[in-house]
Amino acid sequence: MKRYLITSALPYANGPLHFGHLAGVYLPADVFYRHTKLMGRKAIHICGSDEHGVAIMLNAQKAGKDYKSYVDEWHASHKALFDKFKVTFDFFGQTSADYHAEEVIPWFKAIHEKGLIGTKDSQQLYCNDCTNHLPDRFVKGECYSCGYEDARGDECPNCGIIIDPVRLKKPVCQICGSGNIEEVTVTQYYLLLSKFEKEFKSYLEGRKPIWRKTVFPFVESLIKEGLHDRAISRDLDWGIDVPLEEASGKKLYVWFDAPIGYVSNTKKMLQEKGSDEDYLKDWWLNPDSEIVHFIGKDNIIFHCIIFPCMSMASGRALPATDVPANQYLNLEGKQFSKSAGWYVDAEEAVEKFGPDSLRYYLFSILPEGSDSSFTWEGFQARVNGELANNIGNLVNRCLKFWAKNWADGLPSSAFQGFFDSEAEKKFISTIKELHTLLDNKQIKKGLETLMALGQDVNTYFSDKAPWAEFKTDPEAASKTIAETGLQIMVLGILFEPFLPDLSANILSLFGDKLSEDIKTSIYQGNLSCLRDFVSSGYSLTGKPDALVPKIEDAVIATLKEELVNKG
Ligand code: B3M
Ligand code: ZN
Repeated sequence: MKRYLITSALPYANGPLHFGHLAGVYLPADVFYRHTKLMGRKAIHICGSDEHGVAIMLNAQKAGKDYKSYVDEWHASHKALFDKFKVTFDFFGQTSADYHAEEVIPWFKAIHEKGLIGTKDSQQLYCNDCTNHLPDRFVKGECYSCGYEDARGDECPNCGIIIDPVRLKKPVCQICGSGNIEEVTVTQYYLLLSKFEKEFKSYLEGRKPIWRKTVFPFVESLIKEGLHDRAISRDLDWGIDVPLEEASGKKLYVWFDAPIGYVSNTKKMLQEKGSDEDYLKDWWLNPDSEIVHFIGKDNIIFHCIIFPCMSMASGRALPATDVPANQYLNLEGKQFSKSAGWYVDAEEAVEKFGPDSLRYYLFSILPEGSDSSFTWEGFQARVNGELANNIGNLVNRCLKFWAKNWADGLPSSAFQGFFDSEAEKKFISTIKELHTLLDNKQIKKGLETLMALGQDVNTYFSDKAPWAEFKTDPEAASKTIAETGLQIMVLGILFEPFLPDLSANILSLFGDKLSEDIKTSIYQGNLSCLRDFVSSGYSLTGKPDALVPKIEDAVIATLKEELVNKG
């Protein structure tokens, strides 16, 4: 039987996560994971912090902290944020942990033994004052292409070119601020991807029918001129040692060790759970495994080219089945930027509004096919106009009426009209559609489909007008309420992957009789089990209460103002 190895990009332990990260990676992954589990399939969701690299070193130094305590703090903070947004992982590990390094070493060795890692000399900058090598962001200077003065050693934020640091004009050391910099020749280790082209291309060909239209052609364009060898070592003092005697003092480049984190974290998870499964044989090398990497588009090259090559070359993992990379989410039309103040604190927001409304809005603007934009007004409009109106109100109106007038329950006969009705047929076909969409990781459309179904239930309910029926024909009203109530319960179940809290709140009104088994059965589209469920009548166990609070204009005005003042 197929099993699902779902991964979410390991966030850098180097600063707060914003809505762009959540919408781009973690929320869609969470929906896919919850959906897969509800379908009764075996699945794990693996993530963790990415804790190496120059950007982290620089910021830790700026903060006056040692590297390990710096990354530990961000690790804890990210973990807490994911909890608040109800993003669930089976494991959330750390790449600075020993167990991770233990897994990286055999990857390096296996690839090295195959002759796919070699050394090359290259020119690098060296600071004579603080005696550090200056790779990547350790150096800044004037861009040799556009003249921008604050270009970094890895790329120019102004014109976007990949920078060769030795060509920067007026280079400045980012560790000590000195301009006393010289060019030296250093030997680095390279992943010899140019030797792996044939294998990679035949793998890629097989991905064509599966990968998104925004992903596959992009990857093809990246390799038009062939695969290039890539440096995978650095002269730094934070990272995993290159596991060769002659390489003493050299660390592995962060992007070599980070994706292996998916594998090391799987191993650690199984260990901690006391499972007797083998992380390689049963998961990463299991031909029945669907390996799905949720990432943002800036990580495509690593997940669609480099890591699959590393996996195949090392023989320690199968290459990815699918990489549903998302585009960017902006903030009111401009890129999120903490340093520029163009930024919303995700933690503050989730504390203020709870996970349901934020998740709802973010799913409704998910940047699946193209970039999209978070706006506070859009948030308010969607939550009030759609979630509160269509779902919150419906549940309130129907179930309050039920609790008030039939506190001892509704008889079985009241529910029977639902079975074999048009409404039931519509539910069954929509559930199928929802499964197909979510299986294909089309999360935004999945939610739209579900909301349209909610709209149908609303129309049915309003057309029947049970409050009017009740005055003239209480039995007819009891049927309307029972049938609508049943549909609300099914909606509540279908909402679980998207809005787990709202789903739980709705379902709590239906009491303990609604077992996990019945829930999954209904999720899977088996509505006939409802016949049994209502066979001796049914009573509610509570009254709904402010399921989806409306967002006031004044709150939004304040948030907008705060944003403008910061930015
Ligand atoms: N930390 C990049 C990022 O957060 C990186 C992902 C690693 S996944 C192996 O954008
Ligand atoms: Zn220096």
